[in-house]
Amino acid sequence: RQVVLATHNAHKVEEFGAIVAATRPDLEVIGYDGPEPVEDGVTFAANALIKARAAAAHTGLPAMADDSGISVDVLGGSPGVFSAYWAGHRKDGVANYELLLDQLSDIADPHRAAQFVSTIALVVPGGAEHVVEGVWPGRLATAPAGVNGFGYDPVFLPDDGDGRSAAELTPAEKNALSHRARAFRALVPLLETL
Ligand code: ITT
Repeated sequence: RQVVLATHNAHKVEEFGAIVAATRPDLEVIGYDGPEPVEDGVTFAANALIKARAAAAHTGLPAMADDSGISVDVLGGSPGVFSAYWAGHRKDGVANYELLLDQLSDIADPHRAAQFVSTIALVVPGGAEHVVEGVWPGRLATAPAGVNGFGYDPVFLPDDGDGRSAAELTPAEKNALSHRARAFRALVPLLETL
């Protein structure tokens, strides 16, 4: 069974591929290089649906899309849906997390709680629409560490980890714990109907 993954982010494609292969090896996840819709939703769910609907309409296949980001408690949930371009209009991961560290420079450790959120929409052409969410709780480091992963991984210390940042985990370790893996786990029963 083929499912389109509606993302232009190569890191997401890689993580999703590994997560799906571990749980639903029968599913063939195919990439999407069609038109990129304007992501003007104010929630992760709205943006995930915008992306999945566009891909389902363009390909005629079931499509899933991830909208994700990091939410910092002391910033009222920001960067949130603006995570990809927090430091400006370029999708520059390093500038984004450097700005975030600057913004939290006066905040001491017990108040640096943050969470990664992944919201996945699944849209079947002419059929059902589903939205699931996965949350990965943790806190912001005071300095970046690690080279794996992408985006804010170097500055995120998962609560269920051993002190390493998300960018210091191996891909397999991250894919067992991450917000994206948690969201996908919630999606598995819904994929049964495909
Ligand atoms: P698509 O819309 O094409 O899927 P995108 O990168 O624009 O790709 P989003 O709009 O969902 O995706 O933005 C997500 C941003 O949140 C991403 O660019 C990272 O900065 C951050 N992010 C999401 N998941 C992350 C993860 O697992 N590790 C680190 N940062 C992450």
